[in-house]
Amino acid sequence: MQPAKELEACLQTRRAHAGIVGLGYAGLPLAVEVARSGFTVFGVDTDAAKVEALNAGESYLPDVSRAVLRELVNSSRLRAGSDYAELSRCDAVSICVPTPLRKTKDPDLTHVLGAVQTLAKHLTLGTLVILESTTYPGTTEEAVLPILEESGLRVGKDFFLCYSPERVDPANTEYGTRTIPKIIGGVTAACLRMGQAYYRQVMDEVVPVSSTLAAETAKLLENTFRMVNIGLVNETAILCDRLGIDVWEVIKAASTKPFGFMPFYPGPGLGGHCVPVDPHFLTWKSRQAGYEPRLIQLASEINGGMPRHIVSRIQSALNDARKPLRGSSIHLVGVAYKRNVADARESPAMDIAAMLKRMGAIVTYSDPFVQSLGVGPLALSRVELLPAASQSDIAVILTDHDGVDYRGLLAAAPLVFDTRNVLSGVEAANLSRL
Ligand code: SAJ
Repeated sequence: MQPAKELEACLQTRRAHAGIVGLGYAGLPLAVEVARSGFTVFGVDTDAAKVEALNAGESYLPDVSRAVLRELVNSSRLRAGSDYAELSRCDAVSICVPTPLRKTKDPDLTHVLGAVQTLAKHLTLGTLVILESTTYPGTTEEAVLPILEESGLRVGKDFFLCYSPERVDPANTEYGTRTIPKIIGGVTAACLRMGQAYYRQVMDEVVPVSSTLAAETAKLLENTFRMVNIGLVNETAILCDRLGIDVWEVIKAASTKPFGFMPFYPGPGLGGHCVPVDPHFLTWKSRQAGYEPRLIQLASEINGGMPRHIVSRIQSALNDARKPLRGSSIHLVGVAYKRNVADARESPAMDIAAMLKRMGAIVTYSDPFVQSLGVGPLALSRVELLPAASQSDIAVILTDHDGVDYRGLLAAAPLVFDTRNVLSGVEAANLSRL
């Protein structure tokens, strides 16, 4: 039987063996959903701790329940290892490895190309390969395809190659891997057919597009849309501050428009490893094609300037209380990059803390999710909220986690600067907001 027909049949009957490369916040939930759909799944990761935990049925992600993982492992539907050679037994392999930016804002494909080069050594006739990592338009066909074809196998005939962006939103309790519509594009029509045959067994909705480029670019548009709109609302916050207008009231009023408007909210800056990063993939590729995407660059500069704006507002609040910033005690309330997550990577709180320390302030923080912040001379140790606030000169709310005693904070701290409007509607002489 032709490889395509055989592969399509074993995908549609879920007899196929599935491989997942990279068991992080995207790969592990995908592995679980594929296994729950009835496939046997082999997950490979270079992190031995992840492999060990998964095989012990221990989940290391809040979004993946221990009970579900344990059941899949105990029923031999899901197994992990670090030997890529085992992928040669897989009929479908999804690649979910990190795609960070270099300091120069150029894409760093080290993990993707490393995974693909190793996979190519074990690629067998009739295998479907799906790249899931967020990356610049063209990666699948310009960077991944040539490496896989070095195996001598031909795409669309001997093996099949697709791009399908991961859309996992950590801590999102409403949408998960199975329920988020899955975009997929194939290098050839046969590739797309195989990709759809596979993911239709796992996801509630599969969204085919005409090419891997369209799939790669759709993902980037999603997060560039967020980054640019966050930049717009941050700039609106700055101009409202200058005009003495309450930007939060303005956004609330604009949100009553039942069409044509979507609220975003100002904040201390842009954190996380998706939204601040993904638009630069688009910029990088666009420049290669001779076009400078100015809006993306400008929004990125506005968002990148928010930490300095926050520091300047802190300095003004202290100044109004006749206190120099140098020597003042500043307590940061919440340092994670967004509400109710423990991730402080790329958090604007890191930039704000560093600036304040460089200006001679004494900086402490409290955050129910983040155990420690920064390293070396910039490291901050976590302290208890209310005692620290009462001993500070100003408390600054940077992340609006649930379950924090903000009213108690307002009663304890001499000054409170709320950058997230978590004390919405509260008026107090010692309270100011972005
Ligand atoms: N932020 C604002 N104002 C806003 C929204 C966000 O300042 O109105 C800040 C956040 O505080 C954070 C940063 O932007 O520092 C990014 O926040 P985010 O809500 O976009 O959260 P992320 O980075 O976890 O983005 C992920 C993305 N998911 C994927 O890429 C698969 C994004 O597409 C989701 O829309 C987003 O989660 C989400 O909605 O939670």
